[in-house]
Amino acid sequence: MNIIDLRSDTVTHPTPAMREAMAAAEVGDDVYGEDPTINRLQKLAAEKMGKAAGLFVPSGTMGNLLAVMSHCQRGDEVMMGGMGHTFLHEAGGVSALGGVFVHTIPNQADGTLKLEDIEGGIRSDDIHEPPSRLLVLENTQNRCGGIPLSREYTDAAARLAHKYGLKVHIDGARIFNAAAALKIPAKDLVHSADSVTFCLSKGLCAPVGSVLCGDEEFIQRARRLRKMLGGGMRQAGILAAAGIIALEQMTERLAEDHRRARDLANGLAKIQGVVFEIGMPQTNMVFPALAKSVKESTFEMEKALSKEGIKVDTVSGRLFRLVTHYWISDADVQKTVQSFDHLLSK
Ligand code: TLP
Repeated sequence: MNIIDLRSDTVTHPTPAMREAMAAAEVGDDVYGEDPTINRLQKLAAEKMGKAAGLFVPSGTMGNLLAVMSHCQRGDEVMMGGMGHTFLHEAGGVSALGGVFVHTIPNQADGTLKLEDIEGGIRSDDIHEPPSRLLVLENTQNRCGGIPLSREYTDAAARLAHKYGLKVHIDGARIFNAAAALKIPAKDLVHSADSVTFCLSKGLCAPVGSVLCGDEEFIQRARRLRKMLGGGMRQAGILAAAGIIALEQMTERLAEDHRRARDLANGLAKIQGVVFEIGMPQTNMVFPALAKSVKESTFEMEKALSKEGIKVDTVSGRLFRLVTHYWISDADVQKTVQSFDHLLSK
């Protein structure tokens, strides 16, 4: 059976061009800084982000952790959205490993953090309080619907943070999706931030890896911390080779995934029992909810759908997340809509 895996874009397999590049990759020991393919990827990534330097890391989670640990000392405070991935889904690493205190700000329906809330949350010099050191924004904002944050918003938030001496990090796991949706270069969405992590292994299809970008001094600190965390890799040029293909060949086509996400949402919206409480998709994430009239939970439907070869993500008993990506075709979108229709009209 052909499996339609909509749980995430993290499930993407490498493309044939990636496998070829991986097999042919020139490699060296990256802890000595001698892997030519990793060096090429880091240079290319930094250029794409408009930053001075890049560091290849095994995951988005490690990229964000290194950013927080490189910007902050133990006892400092980082501000981030309460719906942010770094708060919700990174195992509390910034506190457990970095000793950094997390201050959450509510995400608005459009994914942003209100500037007043950020300003109101910044600590004073009072010795009872942890020093506010860093603001983390997420683009696209996953749990708010995969919404892209505009350049104008990011610039305004960064201006505010910088005015109070805070650094700004962007969790840009899907920054190229944001760039495709807003039709502007990714570097314009991160130019006012001090650092950014973006992922090669989500919609861009590389099997492993993310790149953390920032200025030279920041990346040097992150490189040392990466070693401390056990993330110093050796002949990982095999992986970086796929990352280069991701950057060179896969960013331009993301608009296609967004179009399929819209088609999927439009198809599902016509089905009685499906509602879109958190809005229609703007990128590759679709968040259909079950109306109150529906007796089944998403968990029951997830089981029934998997029998038909369709894998979905359940956020709660009423809310699904479906993510389109390179390996999801128009026919897969149609079959998914039909299966939802069939199950809900029983
Ligand atoms: N997100 C995954 C899950 O962890 C939820 C997904 O399926 O969406 N930042 C953002 C915004 C992310 O969505 C993710 C992964 C990460 C960071 C972490 O990346 P990895 O999985 O490479 O550590």
